[in-house]
Amino acid sequence: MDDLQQEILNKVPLTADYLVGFADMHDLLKPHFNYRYAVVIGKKMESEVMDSIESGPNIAYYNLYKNVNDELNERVKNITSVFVHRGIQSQGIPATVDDANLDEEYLKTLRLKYSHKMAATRSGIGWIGKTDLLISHKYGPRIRLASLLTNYPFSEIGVPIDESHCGTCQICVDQCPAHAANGTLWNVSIDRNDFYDPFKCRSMCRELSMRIIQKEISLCGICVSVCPIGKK
Ligand code: B12
Repeated sequence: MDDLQQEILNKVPLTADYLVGFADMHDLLKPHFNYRYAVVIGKKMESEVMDSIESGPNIAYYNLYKNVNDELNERVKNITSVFVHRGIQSQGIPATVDDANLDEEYLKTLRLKYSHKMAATRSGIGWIGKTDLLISHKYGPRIRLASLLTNYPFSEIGVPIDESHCGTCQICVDQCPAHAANGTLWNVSIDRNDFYDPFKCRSMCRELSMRIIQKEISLCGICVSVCPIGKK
């Protein structure tokens, strides 16, 4: 591991349930980003809160979601400052985008130009599950993600994961209140929309958030909560 990688790790308290991956994205970020490498950070979501949302979002989950986003965005800022200090170009990608900054194209496709989950599979942190979540080896889907892009060639890069490790497990598919997934196992050549319907998922997330916590937001988390990987 080179000393820039070590300095990045020093900015992220790994003891406090963080994961860090280094990914070679090759041409995957083109044409929107002129970068080749991604640093992806995962922050584990508190177990007690995640266990409490098996049947829908609650205020504790809403607060945790906001706090973890803020924490991740702060870490990305700290890591960006390491690059600035060394005169190396980089671009931070926050955990989430405010609804006000989402455009027409997004509402038609529910796709952003950058996927944290793709960087996470490229870094070897995990694979994509049957309801399109990133399933980390260590904490299952109970993590939120943020990233930083650069052309700095890190000396140690993660080994990409190209296939699902979910096997015959169907729990998230069966428990999804939107019936958004059809049970197909993911691999890198399958498009998201062929195994999971983001529109069904989003409309159920919004309905549950409005009904249970009276917030106009796309929160649900049932698929995250029920996954056996990452549960204590
Ligand atoms: C748009 C969006 C949504 C939409 C659409 C969701 C979707 N799955 O696409 C809606 C509003 C429905 C939604 C809902 C939720 N979301 Co959301 N969402 C996003 C957002 C902002 C962009 C995702 C996007 O553009 N997807 C486009 C598709 C094409 O990419 P993808 O699904 O990310 O991943 C595909 C590719 O990357 C591909 N892939 C992976 N590796 C590789 C490698 C190669 C070589 C190739 C070719 C492809 C490939 O595999 C995936 C499937 O095709 C991300 C943040 C971000 N910028 O990444 C959060 C994010 C995906 N959401 C997240 C979460 C937690 C949720 C919710 C649980 C809500 C909640 N907090 O309660 C639900 C659950 C949804 C679910 N089961 O997937 C987390 C996921 C964490 C995790 N462990 O997986 C993210 C990463 C936010 C974060 N900062 O952590 N979300």
